[in-house]
Amino acid sequence: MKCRVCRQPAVIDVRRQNANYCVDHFFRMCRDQMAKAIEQFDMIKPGERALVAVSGGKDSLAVWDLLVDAGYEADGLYLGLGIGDYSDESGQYAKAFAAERGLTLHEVDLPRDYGYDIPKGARAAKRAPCSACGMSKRHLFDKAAIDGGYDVVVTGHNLDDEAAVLFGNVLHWQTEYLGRQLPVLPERNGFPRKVKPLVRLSERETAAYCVLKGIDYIVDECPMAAGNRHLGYKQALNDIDAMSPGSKFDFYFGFLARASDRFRAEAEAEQAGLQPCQRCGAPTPTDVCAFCRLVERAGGAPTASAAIPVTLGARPDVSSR
Ligand code: Q46
Ligand code: ZN
Ligand code: ZN
Repeated sequence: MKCRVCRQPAVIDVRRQNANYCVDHFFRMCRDQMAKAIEQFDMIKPGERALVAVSGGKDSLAVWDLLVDAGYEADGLYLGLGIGDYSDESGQYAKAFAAERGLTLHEVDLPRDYGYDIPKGARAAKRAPCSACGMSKRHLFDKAAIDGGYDVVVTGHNLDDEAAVLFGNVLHWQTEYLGRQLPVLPERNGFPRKVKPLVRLSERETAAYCVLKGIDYIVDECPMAAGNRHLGYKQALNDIDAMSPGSKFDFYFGFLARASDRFRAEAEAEQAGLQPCQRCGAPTPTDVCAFCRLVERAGGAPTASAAIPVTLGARPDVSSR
């Protein structure tokens, strides 16, 4: 197996490209694919400040590493979800990554700053844990970005994630979600812009990137994910891709190019009726937003520490690098 670029021994094959790469050219391919996504979807402009949602997993650490490498001003935000040992361990990976590189990592801890954790919040709100978690994450990342003056929130979602969400939404024809399933959600109505620069890379590639780069990440899945439909959709798409390499990529990028516009009107209509939450000011279709209602039902409340996220480490001046 030889590298497509230099003909030296290859360490990884990328079947949808019908190519093999050595370590250096694999890194270059990853950088190029991220740069292409950023450019194609106008994700981050030069000079903008990015806030990366860092979980301690491979995708978020890979995107943070790639962005800093490419010269972007990117700080991290780690959200402690209070999911037992998993949260403790994932936080350690995120902090170690930032400390080793002298990067700024903000931290919001649900139990400490809001008085609830995901298992408790989900029970109290009678929501599935991942639904309570996703909603809390979106709210707190948006808030941190706006409070911190960041231009854009970056997440590490990869091709497998996006294709699996699309697959689920198509299976059940959830048209209101299809209109919002884009690698960029523009800034509007009090929401910051949200971008997914790794959509052109698969999960296997982000894992390989971290391993080859020596980035330590939490390998265990969140215990709440066990048996969820999302993992089943990923597996189904991987089985299809194994038979017909490139199917996953074509499914997702074909949707973006040829179908997503058709669902846009429904998603935009939903956005139109938003007003500020009476408690926290976040945009919401109801008087009090879903996050504030969840905190209340779970018996929590924002503490003084919620107003000022803890910041670990300091960013070096990257302009000279
Ligand atoms: S962290 Fe949260 Fe995920 Fe765990 S509870 Fe579900 S959504 S699985 S990315
Ligand atoms: Zn090579
Ligand atoms: Zn609110």
